[in-house]
Amino acid sequence: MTRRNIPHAPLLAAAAGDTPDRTPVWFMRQAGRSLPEYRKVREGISMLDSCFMPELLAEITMQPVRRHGVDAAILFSDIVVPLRAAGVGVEIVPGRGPVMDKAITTRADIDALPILEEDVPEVAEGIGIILDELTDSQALIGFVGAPFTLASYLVEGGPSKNHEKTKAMIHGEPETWHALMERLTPTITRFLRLQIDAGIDAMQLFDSWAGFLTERDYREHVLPYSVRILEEIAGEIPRIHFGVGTGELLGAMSEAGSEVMGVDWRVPLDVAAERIHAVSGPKVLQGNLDPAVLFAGRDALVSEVARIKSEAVRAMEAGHATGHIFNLGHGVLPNTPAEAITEAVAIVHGEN
Ligand code: 1CP
Repeated sequence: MTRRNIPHAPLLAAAAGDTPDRTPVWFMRQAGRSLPEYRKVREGISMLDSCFMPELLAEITMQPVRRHGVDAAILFSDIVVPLRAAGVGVEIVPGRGPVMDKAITTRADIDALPILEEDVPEVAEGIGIILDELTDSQALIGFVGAPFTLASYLVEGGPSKNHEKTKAMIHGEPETWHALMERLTPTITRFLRLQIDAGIDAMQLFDSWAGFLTERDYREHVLPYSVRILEEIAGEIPRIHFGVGTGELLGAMSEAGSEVMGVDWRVPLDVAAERIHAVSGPKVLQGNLDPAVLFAGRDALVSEVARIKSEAVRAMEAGHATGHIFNLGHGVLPNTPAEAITEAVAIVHGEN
């Protein structure tokens, strides 16, 4: 396919360091449980099955775009979809998250871990349907999980509070850990490649749980693999890199090479920009409204959005950042009132 040429789409203009017509905004986890129309179409269909149904995944991807007027769609998928596509036994348990049939504990488990070598036509077809429906001012963001965050689900066997098994492998059996990262990286790259070939306009690398690591461990055990994934697609589409609780890692994470750095809500954007700039020079910022503020009512929303926008302006005026894409500091919380999301988008756009 030939990629859409839509440089004036606000999100792509901002990601390129140009001045968009308005501050672009999208929300991580904008599709999903906050929307009644999502709960309706997903009825009786498992989360992971829905990610392999082209019409359905396209419909779910478009729901928040239609309802909220955000500047980007994010592909409805999950970080474990490439594992499922490769043949790994994984389910998403409602209310919990991805759970593996069998946790990875030994070198033999790693050697037996399937690698994604095939296309995933259902996902490519879904992307085609989405692109037909989006306007030229709306970007489609694809995504993959970073090797560390994906590995943490494999090693822990499911969601984890403290990531102790993962850290035990990193420190107790570093060679085994590196073998796992080596084994996972091609599957992630492959899944990203097929999304690009299908026409996504930008991508986000989710290293959601990297913030559990020290900078030293991050640099030695995680960063080289994220570098490899982002390098693979350098110059093709804008790359966004994000993790939760990564205030202390922003400098190190910026070395992975993305154009845009996602910032969680704990660090003001101007402070984040200083940390990024000191290591990698100015980049575009994405973030960083606390998702809980969507429960706090209109006045709080107006003042928090204004604060975040002014912190971004301060970062740009200081020469520490080249643009701002508005987002939450992490995903939409499950019980968020859908109306608050629509309201937040209007406030960011200055339409309130
Ligand atoms: O049945 C359901 O509705 C299950 C809830 C759900 C949804 C809607 C899960 C289970 N995944 C998803 C979709 C999803 N996953 C998206 C959708 C696109 C959008 O943003 O609208 C995205 C981007 C993801 C990526 C993802 N999955 C991440 C990275 C983003 C993040 O929030 O940090 C992670 C860590 C996962 C794992 C996962 N999948 C699902 C859950 C509940 C979790 C987290 C579990 C945990 O806390 O460890």
